[in-house]
Amino acid sequence: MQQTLILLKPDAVQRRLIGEVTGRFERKGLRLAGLKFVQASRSLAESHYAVHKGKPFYESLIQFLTSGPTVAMVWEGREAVAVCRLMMGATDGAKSPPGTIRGDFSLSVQNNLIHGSDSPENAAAEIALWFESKELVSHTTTDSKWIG
Ligand code: D4T
Repeated sequence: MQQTLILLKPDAVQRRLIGEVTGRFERKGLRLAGLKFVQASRSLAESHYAVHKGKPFYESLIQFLTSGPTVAMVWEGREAVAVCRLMMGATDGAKSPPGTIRGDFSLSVQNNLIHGSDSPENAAAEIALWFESKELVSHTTTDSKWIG
């Protein structure tokens, strides 16, 4: 079963959108495999956004991700990486279609509420960065036979 890392970034927490966003993933049929409330350290934020090091927005991005607590989650299901990216919408909330998380709740590029892994390979690396393997819970749900 494919897994993906989802972060509800500090703006989502401050704006009390944890339940709204988490509910969407639940209702889609994805299954929660890990969940924690984390104050990201600078070192964790730098590792997470290492690919952006050197870009003009990098320092501001690190400041943002460390500015308050983040909800880190692992969701799993069929095509979980692509499904979550579709549900999130485009990076820029202002250009993200209504019905997506960013399209419904964000007008910003940086304050775009949510991170989702962009490939299964990156998902595996990001999950290992945010979670210890013992923090992930393998289980099935009683409705699994009704969900693809
Ligand atoms: P993440 O990685 O957070 O899921 O977002 P995206 O996959 O949608 O977007 P990204 O990797 O291109 O950018 C990562 C992160 O940086 C912020 N950002 C991006 C920013 O503050 N200014 C910018 O110009 C860009 C391109 C937003 C998301």
